[in-house]
Amino acid sequence: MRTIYFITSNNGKLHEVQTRLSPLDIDVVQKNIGYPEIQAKSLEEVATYGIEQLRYRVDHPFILEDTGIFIDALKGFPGVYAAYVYQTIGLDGLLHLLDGISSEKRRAIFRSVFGYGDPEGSTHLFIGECEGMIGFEKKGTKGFGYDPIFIPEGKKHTFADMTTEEKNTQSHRGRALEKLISFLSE
Ligand code: ITT
Repeated sequence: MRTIYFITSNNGKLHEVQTRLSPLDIDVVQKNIGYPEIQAKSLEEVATYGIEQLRYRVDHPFILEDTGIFIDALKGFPGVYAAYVYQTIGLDGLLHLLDGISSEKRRAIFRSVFGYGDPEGSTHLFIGECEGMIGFEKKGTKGFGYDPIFIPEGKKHTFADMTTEEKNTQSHRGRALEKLISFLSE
């Protein structure tokens, strides 16, 4: 059994990653120790800066993950500010901003960037995307964050209507995770 630390405060992310990695005999240990998330235009910059800050504090290989959701009708908002928007106006506020916007213009993309770092100085990024749309109302009780309002392309249900395994097969995080798995098995 191999162990990797996951530097996150988000138990929903942790659960998704553990669900995918534990059958591969990889023990994902949560470290909720915080790290500076700089105000940057891209998730990649946020992840890279986080790794550099953590490398000196964590004496074991670790991962972190940054997610953004980019909504067409809002010119990419909330993008990298997804956590702030979730905590402030929340899903109801976001749905309100989209009042009167038709389904074609509710297109959105979730992006996930995993960063891998280790005390020896390696940094690797793994990126995954999931296209879909923002629904007209909250639906479903599973998952976390924006899951009740995000419907992946080709599906009728939100992420919050899916099991963790099902979400992992098509989500931004699930896709980035597959790349991380290939790297870990090299
Ligand atoms: P960390 O400690 O790992 O940074 P966080 O919750 O701050 O956790 P992010 O900044 O990456 O994570 O997430 C931005 C927001 O997007 C935040 O409100 C999350 O709840 C939400 N989010 C992230 N991944 C999601 C997913 O798969 N489905 C729905 N919402 C998600």
